[in-house]
Amino acid sequence: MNKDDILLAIDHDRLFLLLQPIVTTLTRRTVFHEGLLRLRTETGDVINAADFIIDAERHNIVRDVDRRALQLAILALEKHRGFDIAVNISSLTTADFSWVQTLDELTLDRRGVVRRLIVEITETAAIDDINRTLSFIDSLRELGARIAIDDYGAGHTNFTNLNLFAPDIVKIDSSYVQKYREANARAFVEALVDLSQTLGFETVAEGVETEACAKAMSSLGVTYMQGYLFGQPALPEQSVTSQSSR
Ligand code: G
Ligand code: MN
Repeated sequence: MNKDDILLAIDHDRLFLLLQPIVTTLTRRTVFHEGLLRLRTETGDVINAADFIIDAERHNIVRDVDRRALQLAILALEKHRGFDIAVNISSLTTADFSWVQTLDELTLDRRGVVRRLIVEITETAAIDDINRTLSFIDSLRELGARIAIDDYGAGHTNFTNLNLFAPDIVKIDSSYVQKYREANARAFVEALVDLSQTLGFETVAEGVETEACAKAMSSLGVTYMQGYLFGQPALPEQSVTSQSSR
């Protein structure tokens, strides 16, 4: 996608968030949602974040995209008071303190909103420059936001770094979750859950698609689950309705 198409989409309000529920393992009640960014093209096609973030990074405008995603998340948090939202940021944004400043500015008179915001940082981005990530995390915490390490296990998994980041939540990469039948993958999840419990982090199993997988995650002691079994990414209005009709 070219630079102007992305910038125009931001200006013309064609970026939007879909929300996917994250449920507790014990009761399967929705506790928060992950906001997944989409771009609607001029001709009405919908493009996933994964398919235009790469271009945004290449054109050096990922800041603009991530700032817009943050605005959208805050708008959704204000409109739908019943739930918390996790927002994703690109690896480049973990070096962008103006993103934190934007959060600060957008929520000056309503700090309660920030306490309902979770910022998802991928493990790969987080270990790129550890000290930088640590100060980024610190400044988010100061404002009251929570931190999740995303796709844990997909990158250069390192328990020492995890301990340093001390996130509120660790999201276990779907590649491990979906291989729950294999002893090796189960052992990884088990070790991670064990460590997380000791260190006081909550865990999310990503990509749970079947009841058998959900049961396995439950018996391994994972705190929360996310995946098609519990809900597809959907417009906020639909997420709210499906939640209240439960
Ligand atoms: O990197 P991150 O974990 O933020 O990516 C989330 C992506 O995973 C989204 O694009 C979302 O649509 C997708 N996703 C969510 N639930 C499932 C699932 O149960 N199975 C699969 N294959 N993908 C999922
Ligand atoms: Mn994520």
